[in-house]
Parts: sequence; structure tokens; C-alpha cells
Amino acid sequence: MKSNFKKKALITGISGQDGAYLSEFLLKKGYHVVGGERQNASGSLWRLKELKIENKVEIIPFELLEENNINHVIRTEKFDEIYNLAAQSFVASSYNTPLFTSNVNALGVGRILEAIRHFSPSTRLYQASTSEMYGNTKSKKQNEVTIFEPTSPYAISKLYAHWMVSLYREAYGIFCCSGILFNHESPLRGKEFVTKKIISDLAKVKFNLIPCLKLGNIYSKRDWGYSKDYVEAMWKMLQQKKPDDFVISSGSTHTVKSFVNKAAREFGFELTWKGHGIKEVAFDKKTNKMVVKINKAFFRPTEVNYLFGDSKKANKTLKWSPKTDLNKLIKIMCDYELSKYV
Ligand code: NDP
Ligand code: GDR
Repeated sequence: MKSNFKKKALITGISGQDGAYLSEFLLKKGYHVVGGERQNASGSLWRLKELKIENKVEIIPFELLEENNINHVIRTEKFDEIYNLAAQSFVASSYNTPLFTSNVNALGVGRILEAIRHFSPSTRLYQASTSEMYGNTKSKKQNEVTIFEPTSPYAISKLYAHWMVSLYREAYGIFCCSGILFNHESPLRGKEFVTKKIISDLAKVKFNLIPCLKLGNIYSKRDWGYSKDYVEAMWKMLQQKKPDDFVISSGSTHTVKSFVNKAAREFGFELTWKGHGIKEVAFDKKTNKMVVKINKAFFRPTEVNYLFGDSKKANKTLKWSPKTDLNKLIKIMCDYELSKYV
């Protein structure tokens, strides 16, 4: 039942990285947090357990592919706020499942917007947009007015959702915002994403559990921030007087290779790189052991080469700025990884 003292929020994708940190954040603010979880065989809420909040949130079935389920949930629960974090979020997978990705990430958002419009028009919606929508833009820094040039099925699906949010705001007066978030990571990041893969595999190399770390394109640049900082910006967007879109980014950009070098140092490796292209390898200077090698299986059919966000608007309007720089983020992630081995 809805209390007078608490706002009630639905977080879709509660089992994901951002879902966990946003739950923790909203609970601290006194929210009644309802988590939408899709039904699957593993049904894992390990991230909520890790943050020791699994018993503090209410879990309900939620499936972005199922219109009846979405209509029912939004009509009966009358949320103050919905944070739509659910998505097929792995860019590389979207090349193998382009239509499924679109059904979930694009039409799924259309389903939520229609349900809000018809059954709960005063509910505020946060939509998880992405820097991937910029694709290979020529802009040196990307902000809210930079032209989108999406280059993957994932980015195209997210751009549909982004424009639908903008349309429903204009056409129907729904309070809906898109946060254009640049890459953000944490100890709870999914293991298929490059930062977590690098750190988890470097730890395994250190403890001789695997021979080396295998990567694809190490020359793409990403603007990496900390998920725990970024969920605060999501909340701030929904507390504004007027709905709007905001870029959320860290203020620096680095290559994957630079991330590897920094993380390797945390594990006691000093890397020296040799060779070019798929023959490039990194050795540890002290032991001469091969630590990293390139594997063409991890390259994508198209790549986003360079992302660097400009979040001045969020800084000015939301009074939001990142608190954790890349070195600190890497240390947090490496310390967490090492704690599993002691
Ligand atoms: P995760 O991949 O960690 O989490 C995605 C969540 O979506 C999981 O809870 C997953 O459930 C759920 N989900 C997937 N498909 C469906 C479906 N059909 N119906 C209902 N739920 C579904 O993502 P993040 O937490 O990293 O990201 C959150 C959102 O922000 C995503 O939309 C992502 O695209 C977007 N984003 C992320 C950025 C980042 O750097 N992390 C940057 C910009 C945008 P299950 O556990 O069952 O798989
Ligand atoms: P990204 O994140 O595609 O930016 O999407 P990811 O960590 O998967 O890739 C970042 C960059 O690293 C390169 N790369 C590899 N990537 C992975 N996953 N595995 C590898 O072995 C590897 N080797 C090199 C990639 O080619 C890429 O250039 C993330 C997701 O969270 C999206 O949901 C989100 O929208 C964007 O960030 C912003």
C-alpha cells in the first residue's frame, strides 16, 4: 500500500548493475522500491544480496516483451516514478540478435510509454539512453545537441526509445526524461563488459588460473565513470520542475589499452607491449610472462571508436558532477576482485 511519507518507484532491470545501486540509493531516500524482474531460469538477484538489500525491495514479475504484463503493473501500482533500466544491454550481442534487441530496447519502451499515457499519466519516467547513440560522431565532445550517428543494432534500438520519450513529452505532456549516460562501471558490472572482464581475468592470470587475458579492439576510447555516482543523476532528473534530457559523463576519455595498463599495475604487473594488430601482445616486465593477447573473436562488425562526454548541462541544472575518477574506480574494482581470493 502507498504511504503518504514515501514515494513509490519501479526499477525495471533491478537485477542489473544500475538497478542494484539505484535501489540502494532510493532506499536511503526513504522510497518504497519495487523491482521489476524478468522470469528466467537463474532468477539471480546476487547484486542486491551483495549490497545486503534483497529483503528491502519488493520484487514483481516484469517483462519488456509482454504488453499485458506492463499494462497491468503500471495500471494497478500507480508508481510515482519508473526507472526503466531493463535492456538487452550488451552491444556485441546485438549484432547476433538485432530484432530481439529492438523488441526489448525499442518497442519495450514504447509499451511502457503507452501504459503510462493510458493508465497512469502522472507517473514520471526515467529512460536509460546511452552514449552509444553518438556512434562515430565527428564531435570532439558529445552533449545534448550533438547529432546521433548510431552504429550498432543496440544503439539504433536505444535511439528509437530516446525519440519516443521526447515525443511523449511533447505530444502528451508525460514527465519523461532520457539520461544519456556514458559507460559506467563498478564491482557489480556484468562480466561480459570489458572493464570487468579485464579485471576479473587479470586476477585469474595473477593466480595462475588462466594463461592470459584475451581482448578485441584495444584502441577504442571510452569515457568511464562509476555507476554509484551515476544513479544519483537519474534520480535528480526526475526531481526537476520540467522534464528534460541530460548527458552524464566522467570528464575524461581513455583507450581500452590504457585501462588494461592501469588495472595491471593494481595486480603487480608492469606491461610492455609488442607487435601490431591481432599480433599485439603484452608481457610483464618482471617475469616476461605473456599477460594479454588479442583475439579477433572479440572484434565487432562495426565499432564506436571514440566517446567523450560533456555533462555541463547536468552540472549546472542538476548540480550533479562525478565524484570518482578512473584511477579510483579501477582501484575499487580491483580491490573487490582481489577480496575474492583472500
Ligand atoms: P545490465 O545488463 O547490468 O542490466 C540489464 C537489466 O535488464 C537486467 O536486470 C536484465 O535482467 C534486464 N532485462 C533484460 N531483458 C529484459 C526484458 N526483456 N524484460 C525485463 N528485463 C530485462 O545493465 P546496466 O545496469 O549496466 O545498465 C542499465 C541500463 O542502462 C540498460 O538499459 C543499459 O542499456 C543502459 N546503459 C548502461 C550503461 C552502462 O555503462 N552501464 C551506459 C548507458 C546506458 P536479467 O538479470 O534477467 O538479465
Ligand atoms: P560498450 O562496452 O560496448 O561501450 O557498451 P563494452 O565494455 O562491452 O566495450 C567497450 C569497448 O571495449 C572494446 N573491447 C571489448 N569489449 C568487450 N566487451 N570484450 C572484449 O573482449 C573487448 N575487447 C575490446 C569494445 O570493442 C568496445 O570498444 C557499454 C554497455 O554498458 C552499453 O549498454 C552502454 O549503453 C554503453 O556502454 C554506454
